Amino acid sequence: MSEDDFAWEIFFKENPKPVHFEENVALIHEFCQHSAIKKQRVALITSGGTTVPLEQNTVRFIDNFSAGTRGSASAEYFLEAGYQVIFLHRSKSLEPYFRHLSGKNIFDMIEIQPSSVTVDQQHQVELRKLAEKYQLYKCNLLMVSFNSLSDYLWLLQATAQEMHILGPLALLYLAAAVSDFYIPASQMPCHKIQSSSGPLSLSLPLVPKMLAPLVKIWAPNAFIVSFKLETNEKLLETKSKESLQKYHHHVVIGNLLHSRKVYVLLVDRISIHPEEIRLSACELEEGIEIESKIVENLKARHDQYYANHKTG
Ligand code: 9Z3
Repeated sequence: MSEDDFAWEIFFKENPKPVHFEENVALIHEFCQHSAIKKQRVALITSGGTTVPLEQNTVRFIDNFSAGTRGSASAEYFLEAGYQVIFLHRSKSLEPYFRHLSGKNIFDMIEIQPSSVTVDQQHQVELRKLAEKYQLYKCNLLMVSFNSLSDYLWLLQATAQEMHILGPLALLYLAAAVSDFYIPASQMPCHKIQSSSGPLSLSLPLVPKMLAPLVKIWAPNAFIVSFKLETNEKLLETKSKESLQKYHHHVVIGNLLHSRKVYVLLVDRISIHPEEIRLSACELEEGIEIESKIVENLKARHDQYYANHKTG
């Protein structure tokens, strides 16, 4: 055993739990228990970027890029595929169903009548469709939010542990953009860093690799999918394969920052060559989202995994 094997435990000892942690865990507990009794599949979807605060009273922070599109779109497709969904997302990033209204002004969609407010003709169809889907699936969706890296990791650990009861019915889809670097709570100044002290030099320790305890200890029977984000095309396949070899989970989905909406590759333990999902220009024009194909692909893999678990 190396020192690294315990680094994650030290992280949780040194960094305090987020606010409302117990209340959130109670909700997650109830959601998982209920699903386990009914033998329903549950997908944990993580979404959005984590912040790394520079001060305890946070004025400044470092952020990881993610709008939350991947996670929120995937959540909708998992719900439609029959999953219960725990949506662990960065506060104020895109959310399932509401994402379609992002950038639109709700006040421009309504008409004020003498005694009521209605949706204008132009937006009737779109809003009705969205509202119907939301009403249909909202009971199957549990939303939990985070801001900082530390909040995210506390909630990830707790959710994975609560999902233990689901065994192979659980699927983890780790799309959140998680910082590799952080400032431990003990090294973070309490108050705003003053510019009068001169230029700021930062040295950020590495975040312990949480995929290791996640796969081995917290959710050992779950079907686990992680994402690998790169900007250099040449590194994508090797980095995705390395991640799978290191953590022994089930699928790594590699994507490049600039083509992530049209192209991903899926690396698993069995196939020598990764599977690719690519949207054609026609599909893009039709409004097809790559997440619909990713979720369809993963659902089939999860079906197989579940069937193998039952027989094996
Ligand atoms: C991803 O790669 C996601 O697909 C994106 C989605 C963040 C690119 P958007 O929300 O973007 O649609 O705007 N997520 C994983 C990022 C990550 O932090 N992965 C770690 C890494 O690459 C490994 S777990 O090292």
